[in-house]
Amino acid sequence: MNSPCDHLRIDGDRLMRRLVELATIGPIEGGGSSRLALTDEDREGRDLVTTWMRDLGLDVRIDGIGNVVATRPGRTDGPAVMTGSHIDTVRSGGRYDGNLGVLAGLEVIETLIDAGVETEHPIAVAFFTDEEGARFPPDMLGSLVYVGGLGLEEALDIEGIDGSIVGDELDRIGYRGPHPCPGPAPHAFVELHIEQGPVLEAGGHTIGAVTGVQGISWTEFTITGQANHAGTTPMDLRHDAGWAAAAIAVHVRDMATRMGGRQVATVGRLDLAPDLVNVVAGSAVLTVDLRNTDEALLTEAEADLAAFVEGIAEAEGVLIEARTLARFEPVAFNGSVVATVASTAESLGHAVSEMPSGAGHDAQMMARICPTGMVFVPSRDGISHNPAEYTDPVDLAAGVNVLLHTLLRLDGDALEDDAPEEGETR
Ligand code: HGY
Ligand code: MN
Ligand code: MN
Repeated sequence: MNSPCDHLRIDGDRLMRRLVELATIGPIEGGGSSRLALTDEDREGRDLVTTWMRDLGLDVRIDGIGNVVATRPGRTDGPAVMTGSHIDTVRSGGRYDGNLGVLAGLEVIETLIDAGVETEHPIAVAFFTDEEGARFPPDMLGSLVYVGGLGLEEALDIEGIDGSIVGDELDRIGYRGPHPCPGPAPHAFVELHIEQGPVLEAGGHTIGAVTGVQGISWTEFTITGQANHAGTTPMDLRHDAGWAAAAIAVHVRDMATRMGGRQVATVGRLDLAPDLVNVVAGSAVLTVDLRNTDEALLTEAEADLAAFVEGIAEAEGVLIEARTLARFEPVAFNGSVVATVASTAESLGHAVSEMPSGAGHDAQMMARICPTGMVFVPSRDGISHNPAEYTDPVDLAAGVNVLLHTLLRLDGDALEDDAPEEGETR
């Protein structure tokens, strides 16, 4: 790499100490965390991380949707070289999803401070609000507002799965900040994240140079049938919302299997009412998560699902209402940033593989406003959104060192912003 900073390496033990400490907030069995967005646990995590940011002397800014950006000055003012991710989790969260990317940014900045290295651009680390979208859909809500993809007022009005409202919860936890949304476009953005899948481990690669993020389609179906007696109601007289919901769940699984390729489909939420053993379900609510790297195929899957739902509603005599919770097209990351991640990983001696991301990330939103890329590290057995989520500390440190040197290289680069293609990832 031939720079005076080539020798710089992060402090892996310090990184692990922070990961372990953050994981103790909202602890769940198996060593993971449950910090749904804007809950008390999320507030506690925010308080801890912003304390670490302030302890490093960073300029900490909180915007109207609760995104937090902490900046260390560079030789020049203007757009920062930025990294970051999220610290909200799903209910069954592991300790690395999102948290790694935020604490990696802190570790990179502390390494630069310790070494007395001044960067050309300011360098910033952020955590974005409600990346998971599990309590308040859509996912990547905070970064979507940061890049101007959703108006702040509209975002503040979003109702959660528990009936709470984003703006109220932001006020309640004290994180509705004064800084404006959309936020300033960085010089470049790179996010470090665990892969959350089996690809790197299976291929024996330590680093993923992420080429983009696949398309995401979330739909909530509300089914209204007729509650009735489980024993006395003949099968041909039923309007069974539970059966209709189950039929949709089976259909999307069969559809994804039939389509093959990268098509995936998930029914993650399924609630029946009155939820009793001897009552035909009068109503049901379920969610369908469809994803594909190819926009045309994702659209085809959505159309197939809509047609099936219409048929089931007709056949069972139930009303089925659909509500879109999230819809993002596939995103391709900036070619020169992807190449910088890959070449930096190789120059540090790591086996690297270029690959798309199966999971959504804040980087897919930042790609709308600046040259963006991601660094992946392997997930053991490909497990994530599960307390068993694990990445070897050696791989964690490797990822943070790749992030450090990628950010330093981008700091010196005059980057071309090849605006991401709408549609397929690379
Ligand atoms: O849903 C996702 O892919 C991410 O975990 N928000
Ligand atoms: Mn994540
Ligand atoms: Mn996640």
